[in-house]
Amino acid sequence: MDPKSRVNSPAKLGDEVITRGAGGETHQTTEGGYKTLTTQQGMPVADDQNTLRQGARGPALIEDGHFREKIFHFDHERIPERVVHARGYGAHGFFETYQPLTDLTRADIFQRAGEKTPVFVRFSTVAGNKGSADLARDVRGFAVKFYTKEGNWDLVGNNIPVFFIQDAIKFPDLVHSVKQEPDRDFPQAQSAHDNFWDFVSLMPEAMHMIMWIMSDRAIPRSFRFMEGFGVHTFRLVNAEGKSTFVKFHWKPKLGMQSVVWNEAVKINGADPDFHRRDLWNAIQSGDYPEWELGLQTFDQDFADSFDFDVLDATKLIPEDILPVTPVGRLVLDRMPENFFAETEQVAFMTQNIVPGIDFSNDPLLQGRNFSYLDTQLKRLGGPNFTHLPINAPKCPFHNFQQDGHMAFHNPKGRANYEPNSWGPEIGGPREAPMQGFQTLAQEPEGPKVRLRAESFADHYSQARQFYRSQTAIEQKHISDALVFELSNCETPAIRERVVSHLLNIDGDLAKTVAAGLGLPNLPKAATPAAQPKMDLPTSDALSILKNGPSHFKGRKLGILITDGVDATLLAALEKAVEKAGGTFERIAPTVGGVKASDGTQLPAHRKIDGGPSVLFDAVAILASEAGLADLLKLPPARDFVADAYAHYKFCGFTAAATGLFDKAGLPKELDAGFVQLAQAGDADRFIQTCGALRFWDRVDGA
Ligand code: HDD
Repeated sequence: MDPKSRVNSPAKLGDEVITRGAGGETHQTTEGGYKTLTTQQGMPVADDQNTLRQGARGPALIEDGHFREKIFHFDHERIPERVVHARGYGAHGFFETYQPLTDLTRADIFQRAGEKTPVFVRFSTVAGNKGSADLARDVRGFAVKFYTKEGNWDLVGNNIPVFFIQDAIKFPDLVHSVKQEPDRDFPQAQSAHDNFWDFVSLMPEAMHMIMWIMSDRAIPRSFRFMEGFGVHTFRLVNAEGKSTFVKFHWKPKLGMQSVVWNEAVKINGADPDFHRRDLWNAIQSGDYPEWELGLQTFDQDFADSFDFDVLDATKLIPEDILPVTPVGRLVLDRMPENFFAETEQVAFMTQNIVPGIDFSNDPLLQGRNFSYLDTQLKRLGGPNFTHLPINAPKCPFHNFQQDGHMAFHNPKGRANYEPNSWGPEIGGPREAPMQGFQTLAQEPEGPKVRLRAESFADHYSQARQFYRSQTAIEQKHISDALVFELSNCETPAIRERVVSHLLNIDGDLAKTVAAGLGLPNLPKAATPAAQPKMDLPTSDALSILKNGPSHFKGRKLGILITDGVDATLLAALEKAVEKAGGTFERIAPTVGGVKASDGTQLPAHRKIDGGPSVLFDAVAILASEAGLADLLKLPPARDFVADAYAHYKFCGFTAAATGLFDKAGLPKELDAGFVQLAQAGDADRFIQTCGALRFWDRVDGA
C-alpha cells in the first residue's frame, strides 16, 4: 500500500471514528477495538480518506467501487419533504385506556381498562419547509398512530379544533396561498403575505379558523403545552352496529401555554429548534409529557338540533354544550433512535381506521381519505412503505399483496391468491366476516351534485364566539396579530377585504384593526352567505388564559449569575425549581461559569449571548455587587432583563441586579412581577409566584 494513502487513516483519528456498515459486525475489530468499516456489500475498507487515482496528483479511477457506492448513496439520501407539515418532530409512547367503552365502540383499544397500546406521535408546523423555525405563527399538527391489536389507527389532528375550508377540493389552493409565493419563493413559514390573505379574504368560511391562528394557539410555548383535536366528527360503532358520533380531544396534563409574538420572533433567531429541543430534553430527562384523550359523543338527535352542521369542519361543538369525557391517557416516553427512519418516514393516513371507528360524511374528511395514500407513495417511493418498521402494524398481518420495490415482508409458499383450495396451512389468510371491519351501512342522501349544504353557510357566528370568549389580553393579541399580518400585505384592497369580514365578527375588533392599519375609512361589512346566528354564549374552554396552570411543573427558569453569586441562594433556588417539577439553566458571562461566594467554580449552561431570556418561562438575576460590573458591560445582559420585562415574565433578583435594571431602562418602581431574593428562604415563594407563568398586570405599563 502506498504509505501516503494512510496519512489520514481512521486509526489515527482515535475516538472520533464512527464505524457502520451492513457487514461491519462480522469482521474482526482493528486497532482500538473499533468495528471494521465496510462497504454496503460487506467488503472491509482499508482507506476511506482518498479516492483511487492514477498517481498521487492524477485523475480518479472508475474502478473505485467504494467511492462510487459512498457518493451514490449520499446523492440519494433525501426524499421529498411533506407538501404540508414538512417540519415535524416525533416520539414514541403509549396510550392507556381508563375504562372499557364497549357501549360506544367495539374498537379493541377501548375494550379493557388499563390496556396499554403503543403509539407514535408526530407534531409539526404546516406551512414551513423542513428546515424552517419552530415558532412560526401556524397551526401545529398533532398526529397519533395507535398500533392497536386490530391494526393501526391514525388520528391525524391539529392543535386547533376547526379548519380553514369545508371541502377538500380547496386544500391545494389553501396550501398554495400560504406557502412561499411561487415567483419569488418567499416568505417562508409565514402567513403574513398577500397570497394567503387574498385567498382567505375571498373564502369567508376561513374566518373562524383565522381567529384561532391569529390567537396565541398558533404560537405554543411547547408541544407539551398544547391541546390536540381530531377536528372532524367521526363515528364510534359498537358490537351491535350502533353508531355514535364523536369528536376527539387531547388535553395536556401540564396545561396550556403560549409565548407572546415578540418572544416568538426572537426565539426563532435564538433557537429555531426550540420546540423539538424542548420535547427531546423533557423525554430524555424522564419528564414524560402526557395528554388525556377526551371524547364528545352525541347522537343524530343532538346533531339535528345543534346550531351548526356537525359535518362542517369549520365549526366546533362548545364544551359547555357537550362536555369532554376523558377516556385514556397518552404518554410520550421514548425518542426515536433515528430521525429519518421514524419521524421522517412515518406515514399517517386518515383512512387508517380499525373496526369500531368509522368516518362521518364531513367533506373535508372524505377528501383527506383520498389524499394521504398518494402523498406517502410520492414521499416514500413505492407501495411497500407499510413494511417500514415505523409504519408496519405491531399485530399480525396477512394478505396477498406482493412484490414491488423494496418488499421485505414476502409471503412464503405457493398461494398468492384467494379463494384457493390449498387449506389453512399453505392457502393463506381468509376474510373474517364477524371480526373484520364493517362499514356502517348508510342510506345515500340525494342526487349526485357539486353543492355546498346550506347548513354550512354561517361563517361568522363561531368566529365571534371564539373572539368574545377570550380575555382582554388574548383579544389584544388577536388584533395585534391581524395588524401585523395585514401590514405585511402590500395590497391595500386585501387589507380592507379582511376588515370587511371582521366587521361581521366583532365591530370593535374591526375598528381596532382598521386603526392599526391606518385605514382612512372603515369598509362596508362583507355580505354574509347566510344570516349569522351571531350572539352565541361565550365558552371559557376556548381561552388559554382562563385555563392556565398555576404551577411551574415542566417549565424552565433562566438564572443569570456573576462571579460572587451567593452560593446558598443559588442552591436554594435550583432546589426550589426542581421541587416544583421544573428545570433551570445557569447563564453567565462565559460558559466556563463563575466563581461563587464560597469559592466554588460553577459552570454555566449557556453564555449570555446564547441564552436570551426568551428561552425561559421566568428568570432570576443573581448578580453580586462585585459581578454587576461584568454584566453592565454586556448588551445581551441588558436585553435579557429588558425582554423578560417586556414579555411579562416573573423576575427574581438580588439587590445588586437593580443596577442592571437601571441600565436596561426598566422603571424605577418595580411591579409585583419582580420578587427580591435576599436570602435562601425566598426561593420557594418566588417559584410559587412563577406558577402564574406571566405577570399580565404589566401589560398596560409595558
Ligand atoms: Fe392534512 C399531512 C392534519 C386537512 C392532505 N395533515 C398532515 C399532517 C397532519 C395533518 C397533522 C402531518 C402528518 C405527519 O406528521 O406526517 N390535515 C390535517 C388536519 C386537517 C387536514 C387536522 C383538517 C381537519 N390534509 C387536509 C386536507 C388534505 C390534506 C383537506 C387534502 C385533501 N395532509 C395532507 C397530505 C399530507 C398531510 C398532503 C402531507 C404529508 C402527509 O399527508 O403525510 O396528504
